[in-house]
Amino acid sequence: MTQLIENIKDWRSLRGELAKENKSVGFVPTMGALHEGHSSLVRKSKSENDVTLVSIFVNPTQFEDSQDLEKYPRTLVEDLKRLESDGADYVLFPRAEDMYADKYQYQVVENILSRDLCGAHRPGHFQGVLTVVLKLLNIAEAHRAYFGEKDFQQYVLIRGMAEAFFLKTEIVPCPTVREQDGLAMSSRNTRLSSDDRQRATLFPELLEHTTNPEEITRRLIDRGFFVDYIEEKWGRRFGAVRLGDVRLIDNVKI
Ligand code: PAJ
Repeated sequence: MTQLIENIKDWRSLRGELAKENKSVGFVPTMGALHEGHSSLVRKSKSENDVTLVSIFVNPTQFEDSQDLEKYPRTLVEDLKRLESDGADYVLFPRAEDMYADKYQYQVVENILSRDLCGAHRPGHFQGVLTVVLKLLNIAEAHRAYFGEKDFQQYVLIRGMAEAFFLKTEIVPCPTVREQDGLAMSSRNTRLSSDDRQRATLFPELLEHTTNPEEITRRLIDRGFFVDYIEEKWGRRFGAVRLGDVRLIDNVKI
């Protein structure tokens, strides 16, 4: 049975009990609207730890656009069913008032990587991500925390933060899970029109098989994509595009 926890204090006292029993804890932070990508993180955590905690918190500080925050899919009932069948032990739903009792007065700022790639197009985004992840990691007190390579820049920034601040939790990367047609699974995919959903498969296809970023950009624009960037870095090819008002990101090894 997955146990629901709405109060941070309740988790902290439970965490104390688990420590007494010498249980290892794995942690999967999410914003809900869960899919197979999230489930793969939960399963990895389960295979490596005695107990798995998942958090669901749609973090307001990482949305630079209030419309995007409002439209973010919320599918609580389905999420709980999925977590139950994945075998998650605890789900934490912290309240925004508790997470941001300081009214976001304290923030984690990274000055170099967070301005690149997605950061160049989403000012303040990674500040919000790093701040909430630091809070969540301190609350969870997990041995390991699991992050998807789909959001590779996010993973690199979190790994760097954990090192910089001597956090005790090990940051574990997990491979990107894709739909059968190659599109990286994302909570935002459900917001694509059926036309755009079909067209979206071109994005991973070109990232994987076309070696020249300018060529990829040109071909995407030809097919009606708005391209934020296609760039190579860290031995990977990264891309961010928009179809209508839905933003998609992806990256592949090169
Ligand atoms: P969210 O988008 O819900 O993603 C939660 C975790 O699932 C992240 O580590 C993300 O990289 C991973 N994930 C999402 N889609 C995936 C896929 N197709 N394959 C593998 N992993 C995937 O990322 C966030 O939430 C937030 O920024 C968060 C870290 C929770 C901070 O608010």
